[in-house]
Amino acid sequence: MVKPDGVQRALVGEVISRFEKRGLKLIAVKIYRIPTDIAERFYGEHKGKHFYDSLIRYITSGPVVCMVWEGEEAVSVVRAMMGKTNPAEAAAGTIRGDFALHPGRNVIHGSDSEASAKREINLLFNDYELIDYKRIDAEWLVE
Ligand code: D4T
Repeated sequence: MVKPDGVQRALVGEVISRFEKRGLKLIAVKIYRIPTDIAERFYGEHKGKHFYDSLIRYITSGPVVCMVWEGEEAVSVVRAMMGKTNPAEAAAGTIRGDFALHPGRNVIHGSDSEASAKREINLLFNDYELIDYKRIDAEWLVE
């Protein structure tokens, strides 16, 4: 998910382009203004933490771009391409390492496991929004 700062800073195309070129397949995408109740469910595991209220305010402060990417080891590949949660510690060449400075404005969210990916996709998408197709370069991406 490109977070509100990423949308406002016109980084949506850059993020999509990086994942596309890596070989991941985009199977769902939409711009979405997350309602507060969905944001609270989305970040439920952080309830009670010192950054929770500002996190909810941030993620609901403007539209986000939600995406579902499919591919070999997609969760760990995307997490590595995002960089560390605190952008000040994120390696150069990662999205956060190249485009962010502060954990409260870190441009992108990515699911941290297959289980959380399923939960988050269910919160943000309807089944009919996930599209099954084959990329024309599929044979050139996977042996
Ligand atoms: P998200 O969930 O946004 O992809 O971030 P991460 O998976 O990389 O990190 P997280 O769940 O630990 O944190 C969720 C979210 O909270 C913000 N945050 C986090 C913050 O503002 N201050 C903090 O101290 C921490 C730990 C950033 C990401």
